[in-house]
Amino acid sequence: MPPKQISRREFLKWMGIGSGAVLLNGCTPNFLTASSLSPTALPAAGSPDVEVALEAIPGEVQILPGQATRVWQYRAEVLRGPADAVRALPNSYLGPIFNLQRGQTVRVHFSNRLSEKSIVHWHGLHVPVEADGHPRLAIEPGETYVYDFTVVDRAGTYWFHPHPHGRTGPQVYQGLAGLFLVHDSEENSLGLPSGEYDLPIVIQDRIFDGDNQLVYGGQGMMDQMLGFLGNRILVNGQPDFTLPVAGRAYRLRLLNGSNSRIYKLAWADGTPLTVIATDGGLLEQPLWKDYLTLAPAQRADLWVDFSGRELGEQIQLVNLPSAAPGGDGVFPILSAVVDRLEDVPAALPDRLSALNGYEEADAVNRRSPRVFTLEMGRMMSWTINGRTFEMLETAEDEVVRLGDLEVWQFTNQAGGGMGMMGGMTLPHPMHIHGLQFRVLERQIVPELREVWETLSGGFVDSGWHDTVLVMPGESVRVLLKFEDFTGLYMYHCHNLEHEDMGMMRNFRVEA
Ligand SMILES: [Cu+2]
Repeated sequence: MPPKQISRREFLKWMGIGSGAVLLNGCTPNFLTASSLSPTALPAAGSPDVEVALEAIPGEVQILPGQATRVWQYRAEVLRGPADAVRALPNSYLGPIFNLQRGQTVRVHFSNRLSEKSIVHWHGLHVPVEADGHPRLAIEPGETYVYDFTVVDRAGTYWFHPHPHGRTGPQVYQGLAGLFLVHDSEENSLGLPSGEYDLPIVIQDRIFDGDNQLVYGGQGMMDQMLGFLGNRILVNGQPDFTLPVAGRAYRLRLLNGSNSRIYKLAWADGTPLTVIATDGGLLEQPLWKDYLTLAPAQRADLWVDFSGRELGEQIQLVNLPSAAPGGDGVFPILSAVVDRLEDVPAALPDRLSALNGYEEADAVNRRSPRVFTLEMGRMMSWTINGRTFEMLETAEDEVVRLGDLEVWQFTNQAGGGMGMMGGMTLPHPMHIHGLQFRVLERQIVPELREVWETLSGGFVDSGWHDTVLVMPGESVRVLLKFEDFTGLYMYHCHNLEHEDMGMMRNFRVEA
């Protein structure tokens, strides 16, 4: 069964959630901060370890039988450094994949060969504001933007995608997304599956028309409210994705690269999923899940052992039904087929990483958190503390101090907002730029616990994250620290249609 597009019935179901709850008008004055913006950083002195030319261009690729599909693509070329610093995602228009070592310095020359503005955001990486891809930095067609940064993050599966205001959804949808893999010595010492046994799995949903062209909803009111939902699953840009595997252990790096679809992933035969990493790299120790909830922009690395399988055996990864929009029904994500047996012992380490959390966490968590309320506002737009995106603005409660450790609480207000759409509540995957955070705790209102429980068993809250799913009626507290860089960063919903509608705000780190 193919995944469902949103039905009117389902739309009304989500609209009805929490209706009758208290109306809340959280509008407060905003303060202009344009004068505090720093100019584009000059390239760092000296030669970087890795220098890459990256361009976004229109292209045509064979996705379905018959007519080729028009897409937008990133293409990269290594100008300096190891040749494998960038590689293509095999047989895919997505990608490329950056392959870097922690500590390396990087320069990327991004050239916009599209017909509209764009800019690249390095999702999950701790980089200076000039390298963060804020929409104010979007460049015109024909222009080039130079990024300079040092890879300071832990080994992990990061990614990159466009971030121009109002056009992120359509640009990602047309094919602009790639992976940014970081490696380090801690990870190397574990002997995890590597090379051809370490595979990216980018999951997206799409709609094709009769001429094999991509159809982006995202324009109609229902699409914007709910987010785009496709009726066809692509993995690494390919439909009906089949992965030939050897009978041995693999590392699968899952990225939910969909605009808005939330997945509830499980092996069809009921084998538990072995999760070894989240957005910000390895967990302290592996954990086992009956199913995994993966919201847009989230990553999870799976350790998969095919060694007990028979030659020719097919193992299917499926999406299970949940209360997420478009989430009713079971549908396949990919099939792994054992096409050769290898006598390689599968050794999964008990202990993966020293996580180095913040020791002060408990004390900080006892203080009042900085609260961000998510709700449908007036004018039928999704808001954060009653506000929508303004390019250069930060409000009083969006200014933080360099070096501070804080608790942020995202509260998904059930039934908040005003006007005819006032009763609508949806899940929001909240993303904070420029850092990784820890998830401290979750609270769900009793009347929405049943909805919550269709996905909550699949949350992986340990480890480091840059995106956290906040369900209707839920409050999630995260611990974050503002280190190294000052300036204007952003936090927003990573449902790309919500983001494009303005469910996005700046926060400013001040010295
Ligand atoms: Cu949202």
